[in-house]
Amino acid sequence: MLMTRALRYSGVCCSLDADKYENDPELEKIRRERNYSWMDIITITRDKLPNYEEKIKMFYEEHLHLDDEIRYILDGSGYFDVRDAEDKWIRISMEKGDMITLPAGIYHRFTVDEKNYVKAMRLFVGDPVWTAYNRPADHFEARAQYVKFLAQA
Ligand code: KMT
Ligand code: NI
Repeated sequence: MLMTRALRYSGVCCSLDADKYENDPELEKIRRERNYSWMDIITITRDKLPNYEEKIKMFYEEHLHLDDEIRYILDGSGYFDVRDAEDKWIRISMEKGDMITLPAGIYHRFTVDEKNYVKAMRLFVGDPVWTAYNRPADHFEARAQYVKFLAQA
Protein backbone atom coordinates (compact mmCIF):
# COMPACT_ATOMS: atom_id res chain seq x y z
CA MET A 1 0.00 0.00 0.00
CA LEU A 2 1.18 3.50 -0.80
CA MET A 3 1.91 5.10 2.55
CA THR A 4 1.59 8.83 2.50
CA ARG A 5 2.49 10.75 5.61
CA ALA A 6 -1.18 11.30 6.38
CA LEU A 7 -1.76 7.56 6.23
CA ARG A 8 1.29 6.61 8.21
CA TYR A 9 0.37 9.01 10.98
CA SER A 10 -3.19 7.68 10.94
CA GLY A 11 -1.51 4.46 11.96
CA VAL A 12 -3.79 1.62 11.00
CA CYS A 13 -2.82 -1.13 13.38
CA CYS A 14 -2.23 -4.28 13.95
CA SER A 15 -2.71 -7.94 14.67
CA LEU A 16 -5.52 -7.72 17.17
CA ASP A 17 -8.09 -10.48 17.50
CA ALA A 18 -11.43 -8.69 17.68
CA ASP A 19 -13.16 -11.80 19.04
CA LYS A 20 -11.12 -11.37 22.23
CA TYR A 21 -11.79 -7.69 22.80
CA GLU A 22 -13.40 -8.29 26.21
CA ASN A 23 -10.23 -9.85 27.59
CA ASP A 24 -7.25 -9.10 25.39
CA PRO A 25 -3.81 -8.39 26.90
CA GLU A 26 -2.63 -6.88 23.57
CA LEU A 27 -5.49 -4.39 23.56
CA GLU A 28 -4.87 -3.61 27.24
CA LYS A 29 -1.23 -2.92 26.47
CA ILE A 30 -2.14 -0.44 23.70
CA ARG A 31 -4.65 1.29 25.97
CA ARG A 32 -2.14 1.54 28.81
CA GLU A 33 0.75 2.78 26.67
CA ARG A 34 -1.32 5.38 24.80
CA ASN A 35 -3.49 6.42 27.74
CA TYR A 36 -6.71 5.37 26.03
CA SER A 37 -8.50 5.43 29.35
CA TRP A 38 -12.07 5.84 28.07
CA MET A 39 -14.00 3.51 25.77
CA ASP A 40 -17.45 2.55 24.60
CA ILE A 41 -18.87 0.45 21.78
CA ILE A 42 -21.00 1.81 18.96
CA THR A 43 -23.05 -0.38 16.64
CA ILE A 44 -23.96 1.31 13.40
CA THR A 45 -26.97 -0.36 11.81
CA ARG A 46 -30.35 0.98 10.89
CA ASP A 47 -32.11 -0.81 13.77
CA LYS A 48 -29.47 -0.38 16.51
CA LEU A 49 -28.31 3.23 16.12
CA PRO A 50 -30.85 5.90 17.09
CA ASN A 51 -31.21 8.54 14.34
CA TYR A 52 -29.27 6.31 11.95
CA GLU A 53 -29.82 8.37 8.78
CA GLU A 54 -28.85 11.62 10.46
CA LYS A 55 -25.72 10.13 12.09
CA ILE A 56 -24.56 8.45 8.88
CA LYS A 57 -24.87 11.79 7.15
CA MET A 58 -22.85 13.51 9.89
CA PHE A 59 -20.10 10.88 9.83
CA TYR A 60 -19.70 11.44 6.07
CA GLU A 61 -19.41 15.22 6.28
CA GLU A 62 -15.76 16.24 5.98
CA HIS A 63 -14.69 17.37 9.47
CA LEU A 64 -11.94 17.44 12.06
CA HIS A 65 -11.68 17.13 15.83
CA LEU A 66 -9.41 18.78 18.38
CA ASP A 67 -8.45 15.36 19.79
CA ASP A 68 -7.41 12.06 18.24
CA GLU A 69 -10.26 9.86 16.94
CA ILE A 70 -9.48 6.22 17.73
CA ARG A 71 -11.58 3.36 16.43
CA TYR A 72 -11.17 -0.40 16.78
CA ILE A 73 -13.38 -2.41 14.44
CA LEU A 74 -14.95 -5.32 16.31
CA ASP A 75 -17.26 -6.52 13.55
CA GLY A 76 -18.48 -5.48 10.14
CA SER A 77 -16.59 -2.99 8.02
CA GLY A 78 -16.50 0.53 6.63
CA TYR A 79 -14.28 3.22 5.16
CA PHE A 80 -12.40 6.13 6.67
CA ASP A 81 -11.41 8.74 4.11
CA VAL A 82 -8.54 11.06 5.02
CA ARG A 83 -7.01 13.99 3.13
CA ASP A 84 -3.41 13.61 2.04
CA ALA A 85 -0.81 16.41 1.77
CA GLU A 86 -2.17 17.33 -1.70
CA ASP A 87 -5.67 17.51 -0.23
CA LYS A 88 -6.80 14.41 -2.12
CA TRP A 89 -8.94 11.76 -0.46
CA ILE A 90 -7.33 8.50 0.58
CA ARG A 91 -9.82 5.72 1.31
CA ILE A 92 -8.91 3.40 4.16
CA SER A 93 -10.79 0.13 4.21
CA MET A 94 -11.44 -0.93 7.80
CA GLU A 95 -12.37 -4.45 8.78
CA LYS A 96 -12.73 -6.54 11.89
CA GLY A 97 -9.49 -6.41 13.90
CA ASP A 98 -8.30 -3.07 12.47
CA MET A 99 -7.58 -0.09 14.68
CA ILE A 100 -7.08 3.46 13.44
CA THR A 101 -5.90 6.67 15.04
CA LEU A 102 -6.99 9.79 13.21
CA PRO A 103 -4.80 12.58 14.55
CA ALA A 104 -6.32 15.78 15.91
CA GLY A 105 -6.69 18.29 13.07
CA ILE A 106 -6.89 15.85 10.14
CA TYR A 107 -9.85 16.27 7.78
CA HIS A 108 -11.71 12.98 7.48
CA ARG A 109 -15.06 11.27 7.06
CA PHE A 110 -16.53 7.82 7.62
CA THR A 111 -19.01 5.65 5.79
CA VAL A 112 -20.34 2.15 6.09
CA ASP A 113 -20.19 -0.05 2.99
CA GLU A 114 -22.94 -1.99 1.20
CA LYS A 115 -23.35 -4.27 4.23
CA ASN A 116 -24.49 -1.27 6.29
CA TYR A 117 -23.02 -2.71 9.47
CA VAL A 118 -20.09 -1.87 11.68
CA LYS A 119 -19.47 -2.41 15.37
CA ALA A 120 -16.57 -0.40 16.74
CA MET A 121 -14.86 0.39 20.00
CA ARG A 122 -14.36 4.12 20.46
CA LEU A 123 -11.30 4.92 22.53
CA PHE A 124 -10.33 8.25 23.99
CA VAL A 125 -7.54 9.85 25.98
CA GLY A 126 -9.45 11.18 29.00
CA ASP A 127 -13.06 12.32 28.84
CA PRO A 128 -14.47 12.12 25.32
CA VAL A 129 -15.22 15.24 23.31
CA TRP A 130 -17.22 14.34 20.22
CA THR A 131 -17.46 17.81 18.69
CA ALA A 132 -16.90 17.66 14.93
CA TYR A 133 -15.95 20.82 13.07
CA ASN A 134 -17.00 20.64 9.46
CA ARG A 135 -14.63 21.98 6.87
CA PRO A 136 -13.52 24.75 6.74
CA ALA A 137 -12.05 24.63 10.24
CA ASP A 138 -8.54 25.89 9.58
CA HIS A 139 -8.31 28.38 12.42
CA PHE A 140 -7.81 25.79 15.18
CA GLU A 141 -4.41 25.21 16.76
CA ALA A 142 -4.90 21.45 16.33
CA ARG A 143 -5.23 22.03 12.57
CA ALA A 144 -2.10 24.20 12.47
CA GLN A 145 -0.18 21.53 14.36
CA TYR A 146 -1.31 18.81 11.97
CA VAL A 147 -0.52 20.88 8.85
CA LYS A 148 2.93 21.54 10.28
CA PHE A 149 3.43 17.83 10.81
CA LEU A 150 2.33 17.03 7.23
CA ALA A 151 4.76 19.56 5.80
CA GLN A 152 7.79 17.99 7.49
CA ALA A 153 10.03 16.46 4.84
C1 KMT B 1 -17.15 8.53 13.79
O1 KMT B 1 -16.81 9.36 14.64
O2 KMT B 1 -16.95 8.72 12.57
C2 KMT B 1 -17.78 7.32 14.24
O3 KMT B 1 -17.83 7.09 15.41
C3 KMT B 1 -18.35 6.41 13.26
C4 KMT B 1 -17.36 5.46 12.83
S1 KMT B 1 -17.01 4.20 13.99
C5 KMT B 1 -16.31 3.01 12.95
NI1 NI C 1 -14.54 12.24 13.11
